[in-house]
Amino acid sequence: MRHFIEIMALALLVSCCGKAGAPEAFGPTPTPAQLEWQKMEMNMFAHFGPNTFTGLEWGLGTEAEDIFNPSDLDCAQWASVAKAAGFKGIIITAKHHDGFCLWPNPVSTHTVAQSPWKDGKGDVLKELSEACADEGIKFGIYISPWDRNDPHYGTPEYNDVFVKTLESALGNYGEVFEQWFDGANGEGPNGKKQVYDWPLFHSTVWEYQPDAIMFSDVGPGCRWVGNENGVAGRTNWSRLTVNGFTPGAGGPKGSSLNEGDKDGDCWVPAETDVSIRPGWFWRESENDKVKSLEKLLDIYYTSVGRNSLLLLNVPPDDRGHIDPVDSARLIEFKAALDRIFSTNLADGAKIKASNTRGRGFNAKNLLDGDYDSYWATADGITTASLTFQLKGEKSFNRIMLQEYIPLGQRISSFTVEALKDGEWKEIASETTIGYKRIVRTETVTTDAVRVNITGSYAPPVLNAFGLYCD
Ligand code: FUL
Repeated sequence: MRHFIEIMALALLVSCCGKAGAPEAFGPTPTPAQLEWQKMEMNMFAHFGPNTFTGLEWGLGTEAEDIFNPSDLDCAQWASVAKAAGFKGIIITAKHHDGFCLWPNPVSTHTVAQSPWKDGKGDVLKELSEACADEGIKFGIYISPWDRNDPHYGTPEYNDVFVKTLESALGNYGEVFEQWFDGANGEGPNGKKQVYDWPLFHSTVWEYQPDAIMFSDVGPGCRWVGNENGVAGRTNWSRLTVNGFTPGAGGPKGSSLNEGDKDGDCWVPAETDVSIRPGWFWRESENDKVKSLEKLLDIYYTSVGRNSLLLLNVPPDDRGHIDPVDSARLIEFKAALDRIFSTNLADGAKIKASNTRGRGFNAKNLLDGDYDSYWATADGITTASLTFQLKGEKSFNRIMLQEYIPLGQRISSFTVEALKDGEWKEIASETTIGYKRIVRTETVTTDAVRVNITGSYAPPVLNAFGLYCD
């Protein structure tokens, strides 16, 4: 008995002073596939098809198949440009609204097989999926449910044709990391609109690609950010209320798409799709309108820097190459990001937290580069401060914070202060953080920085902090 009491006393001692348990998850959380997707941060969109040859943005669906004839398709070049620019995957418009399929889709007569390209034996999805695999980047597929060519469009049969289309695109080219469903829903060749069978489309995607992230206005994998300008909300929750909404015209209101819903019941993070050119498709006349480096950096901060993934469209030209104007800009973009983010000026700082959950959740985890180690407060503590005593005086103008989203998104407001002449001066006051938040400030020179979590739905959980200078 005495032995038993001693063991119980020892157990009690260990539970009081030992490692505290991890915080409970708050609200909906990402699936493992959504978490991996979020960590990709930047992907490339490739709009390519008949419009590349006609100069239209929305093909009519009546274009002759022989219009599609790239003189030198080089998907290896797309993949190597994407990789060099820091993109982790490429999403190709396998079928845009004009209905033309970039692969020999057996349920369509409007495909590469009917075109003169490679005598009808070519397959862009095959070439691109292989090129992505060779470069070690991921392959994704955009398919427009709206189809201006298919004679079944506007009748219930079209849903079956569309399922077969999905099956052939998703079942033959290896792993597909994202299935992009365009929300545009216009009229088909018979002047009718289609009533889409979304549950059937979703179950088809899951059957063939269980880990694919499905994009639409309501997910289920990720959501449209509500504009095509590259701007996610300054407040941006990865939660969304999806009940009662459908992709496209039946989608949630613009502010929900842009900012998420703080009380949303599903994890549907934002994806920001924007083109490097004025249009989605390549046009020679727009070669001098490729976005500037400054604009691309701006977009980076308003997408990746606001808890969103960036899907940057870089449309290949009519030879089937990424235009040198675009690739040169992308390389400048990557070099600028590397220059800005290669040195974390907070490295080596001594951190004092106003509250720490216990062993294993120390604030030093914020600087260890390990995604899965984090600082957290004790249960019931939802406001806290972290003071970073920097290794000497530093000048910075970018502040980066990351919440550990496997436990949900919690923080609703925070401020950052810098110590100036012995006084704390506020340099930023913001709302959400999420997977990643980068705040741009004036250049600040100081040897101490304080982060104040002023609002959180549950004990805050942060896994990374950085100070950078551009
Ligand atoms: C929109 C489409 O209508 C555009 O053509 C483009 O594909 C863009 C990404 O999505 O809904």
